[in-house]
Amino acid sequence: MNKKIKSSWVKVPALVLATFVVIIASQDAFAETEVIIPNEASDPSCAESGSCFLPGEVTISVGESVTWHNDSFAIHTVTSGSFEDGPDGVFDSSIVMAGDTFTHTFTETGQYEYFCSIHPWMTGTVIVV
Ligand SMILES: [Cu+2]
Repeated sequence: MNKKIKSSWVKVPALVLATFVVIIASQDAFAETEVIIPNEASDPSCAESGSCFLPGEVTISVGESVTWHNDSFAIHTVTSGSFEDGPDGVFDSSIVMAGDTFTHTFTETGQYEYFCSIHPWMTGTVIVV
């Protein structure tokens, strides 16, 4: 009886440890890709220097996510499509407030162009392989 109780107390920490290992391993497997929206995004000259979204082009694997961080003082959107042709409906953050984030998970391969509907010069690309 005493032996049984003792062995179950050993099993609990082992199970907790094993759970943490699985969580850490799965976070590594689905590393989050981050894109920063900097202050200079509100200035059209960011389009010339390619610094409206940092980085302006990211490549990820199917099933992975991209998180956009609005690290600027302005509001922005992350909208798939182009300003000329309009949103294509794949993803749309709507307004992302200063300091907020938007995350989208990509479930199909392809090249996804996106823009900011408030600052049309802000464009970026997500390539899903
Ligand atoms: Cu914007």
